[in-house]
Amino acid sequence: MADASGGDNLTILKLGGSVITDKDTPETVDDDALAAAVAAIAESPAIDDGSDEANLIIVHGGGSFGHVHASDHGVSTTEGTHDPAAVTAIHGAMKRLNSVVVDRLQSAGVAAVPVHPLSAVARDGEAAVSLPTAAVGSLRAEGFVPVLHGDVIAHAGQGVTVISGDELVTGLADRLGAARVGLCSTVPGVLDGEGDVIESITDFESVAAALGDSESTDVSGGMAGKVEELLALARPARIFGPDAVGAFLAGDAPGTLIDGGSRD
Ligand code: IP8
Repeated sequence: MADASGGDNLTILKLGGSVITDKDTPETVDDDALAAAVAAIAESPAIDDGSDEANLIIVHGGGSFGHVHASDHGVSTTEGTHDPAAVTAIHGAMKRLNSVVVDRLQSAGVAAVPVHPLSAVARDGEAAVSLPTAAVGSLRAEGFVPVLHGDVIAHAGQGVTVISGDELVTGLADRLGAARVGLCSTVPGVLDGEGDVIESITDFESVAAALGDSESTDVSGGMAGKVEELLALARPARIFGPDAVGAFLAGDAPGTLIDGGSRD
């Protein structure tokens, strides 16, 4: 079964940090997993659809790069810091991971370019995110595939806090009107208490008990955080496993559908 498309052909794909890094060994890329994801992206119709505009935006998470440094400095999506050394440690690690992802995509023929949220995104005193989209939109229009990443961003009254890749995905999807939104996780979807993939989730309460804590260092809330974030999105999204990146980009509907039902 294929997902229905919106007016725009834009797909936003998040590669989970736990997928593309060895999340338990600091600053270590999972080469095989990243290579598989890059190959699936490079071969997908989202890359080669005949249009001059790029119809794909990629966001990746922190894995053993950002989360380890964020945790060392006590920084999360809600706990901030004013320590500039913490900012450069966390942001620097994310830039190193981003440059590996961008390099591998370019080597596979994808017109990937880096976009670093610290330079443009901020939270106000109520933690609402301001996410300008001019650069990302113009890069797409010029045929580039923007590759963003979870990061630290200015947060009024708190210094900097972490912005997760999931928040960037939903922020971009809302503002740019993405037709399809997919989060590639280490598991084949959101799992119920028996370990089976839940087909669809429309409210948080019905799955809260099944969503445990992340086993590795994760300052952004693990699977529960992802589900909550996607339920608030004004369009349906999917969470699926690493083997399903190609299927998702080809228009299939793998994993778990998250649809909170809120619409523009
Ligand atoms: O892995 C977090 O992004 P996520 C990024 O998408 C940092 O939650 C800096 C920890």
